[in-house]
Amino acid sequence: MENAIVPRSFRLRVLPLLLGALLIAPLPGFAQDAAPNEVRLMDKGPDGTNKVFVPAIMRIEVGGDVNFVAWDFGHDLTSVDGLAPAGAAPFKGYKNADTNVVFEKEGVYVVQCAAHKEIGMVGIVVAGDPSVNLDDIIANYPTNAALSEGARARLGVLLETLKSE
Ligand SMILES: [Cu+2]
Repeated sequence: MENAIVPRSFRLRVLPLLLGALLIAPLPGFAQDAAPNEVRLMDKGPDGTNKVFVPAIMRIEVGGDVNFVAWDFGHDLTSVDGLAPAGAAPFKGYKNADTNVVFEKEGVYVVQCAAHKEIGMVGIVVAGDPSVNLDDIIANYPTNAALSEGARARLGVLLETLKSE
């Protein structure tokens, strides 16, 4: 009986709209979750730390890629010479630009934001097994000329985290 009061043509037009709304509705919430390989360059991290890569330690498979997202204004991306697996190619992103980097060699890579070098905006990417070069990086980062005091302090904490796993 209830079908009789809704003209067929009306139902045909409205139903697809309703279905469309249901499909689209969950997307805004979903889009806020970071992709599994996304590192955000942020002014303030979830724990309140200023100028950070989030997450500070990103784990991927060997040969996998990381999307470094220019989340806030004024950040850039650069690899740190000497703090990467042997034979790994250096890389560099533009300021305020998203940068996708493929990590071909297995091991630990240190990245930093040159604009916030002094405060120590550093991050780590682990491709596969970190033990390949973790001890090497722990031995060498304190004297690495590309790192500031602040960067060494923050990197020390991150490396300790990796080492204790
Ligand atoms: Cu920065």
